[in-house]
Amino acid sequence: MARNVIIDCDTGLDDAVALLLALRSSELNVLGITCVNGNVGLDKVVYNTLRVVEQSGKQVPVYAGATSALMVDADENASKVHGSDGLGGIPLPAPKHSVENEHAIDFIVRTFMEAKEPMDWITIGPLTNAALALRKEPRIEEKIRLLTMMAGGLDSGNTRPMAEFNVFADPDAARIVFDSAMPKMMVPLDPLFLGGYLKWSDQQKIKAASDKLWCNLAGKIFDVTHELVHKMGRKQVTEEGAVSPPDLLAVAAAIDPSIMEIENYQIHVETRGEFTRGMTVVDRRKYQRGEAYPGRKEVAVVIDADQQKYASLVLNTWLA
Ligand SMILES: [Ca+2]
Repeated sequence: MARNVIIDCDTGLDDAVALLLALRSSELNVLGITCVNGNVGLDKVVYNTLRVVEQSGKQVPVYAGATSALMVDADENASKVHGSDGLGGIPLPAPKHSVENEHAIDFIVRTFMEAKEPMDWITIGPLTNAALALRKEPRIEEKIRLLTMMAGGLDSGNTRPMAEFNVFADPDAARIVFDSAMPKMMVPLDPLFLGGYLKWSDQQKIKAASDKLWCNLAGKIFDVTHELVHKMGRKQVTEEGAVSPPDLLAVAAAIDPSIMEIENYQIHVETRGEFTRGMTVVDRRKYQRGEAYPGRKEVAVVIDADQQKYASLVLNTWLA
């Protein structure tokens, strides 16, 4: 039986492929997609999400959420990585459907509170909507089987040396979510530099199936990702020609955590550091882990992915 899930996103390039994976997966039943300010402004995120959903061959309602961070907006978005429109300028038809009238926070609270069984929640953008939903109705925590987040880094960040974009963009919101007691799985940047990537040959198999709308779009996203990475002069960390969309790995982890290597840690979010604002502080002490914060729930952290199994999951889902 497919698991019911809500996905919260800030649709840039990697959100787009992540949404296509979730929507095509027989393991997940996506009840709605909520949009948050992040990679680009909320209006663009909503527009991108509507257009991407229509390329999935599925119809799922899309909701607009927070227009800014809770306290202080980060002084930059991620348009360097995703292009000024958030989707690398890839031409896509205008959406036939429009955004729902209900606010994303109301949709999230209503859906979780009405759920008969605990549900899944996936966030692949800044955690503003998630934090607002928790503040509006704290009882949703009891309705969540597992929250899977693309967030943070163990060894390093991306937007800043120690801060990953989703946490950097709204550290106060991230802190509210990380401080909550619901079961959580964090997909940080680290596995993207290990097995969490798709080989050039994997991408070619997807591009060869371009008669499927979602494979066609995913292929274009991989192409434009290569162009943008090249333009930024970024170093290839994994093998030549590989792509490692962070949000795609997060959705794959939500679908099948058994193909991931997972370790459990207490995690705190730095909201005011001089150089570390937005850092996920992971307690990896060898001899006294957790001692200072007894009772604080540990977060399941994906530290690596089995590359072959990850690629098979994506290929099997999209080519089915
Ligand atoms: Ca994202």
